[in-house]
Amino acid sequence: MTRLPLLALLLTAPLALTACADDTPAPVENAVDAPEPLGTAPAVDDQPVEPRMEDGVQVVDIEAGSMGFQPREFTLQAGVPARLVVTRTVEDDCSSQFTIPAYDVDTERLPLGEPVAIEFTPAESGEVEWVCGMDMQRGTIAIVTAAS
Ligand SMILES: [Cu+2]
Repeated sequence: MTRLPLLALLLTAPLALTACADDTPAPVENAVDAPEPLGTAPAVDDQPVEPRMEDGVQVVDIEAGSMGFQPREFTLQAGVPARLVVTRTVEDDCSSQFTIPAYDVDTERLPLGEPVAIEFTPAESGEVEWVCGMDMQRGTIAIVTAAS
C-alpha cells in the first residue's frame, strides 16, 4: 500500500523540475535512463566464480535464468568433491538442461524453481566445458590443483 504514494512522488518530481526551467527542452527521459548503463557491469559475469566450502565439499550455485546459466565460468579444485546446485528460474527451454560431457553429467530436464544438485569429483586440473542440452550455451570450468 505504501508503494503507490512513493511511485506517485517519483513520477511527479521530474515534471515539477522541468516546469521551473523555461528555456531547456525537458530531458526527462534522458535523466531517467542515464543511470542505468552506468550501473550495469557485464564484466562481472566474465569473472570465474570460486566455490564456497561446505563440509569438505566445494559448492557452486548456478541459476538458469533469463540470462542463461550464471555464472558461466567458475573454478573447482581437483580431487575435492564438488556440488553444483542448479536452479532454473525461467520457462525458457534453453536453460532446462545442464551437461558436463567430460564427467557424464546430465541433469536432463531441470524442474522450475527446484534446486538440483550435481555431484562429482573433478579428477585433474585443466579446462572442462559445460553445455546446455541444445548445445547453444556453453562455459568453462577451470579445474585447478588444490593448494597444498
Ligand atoms: Cu540451450
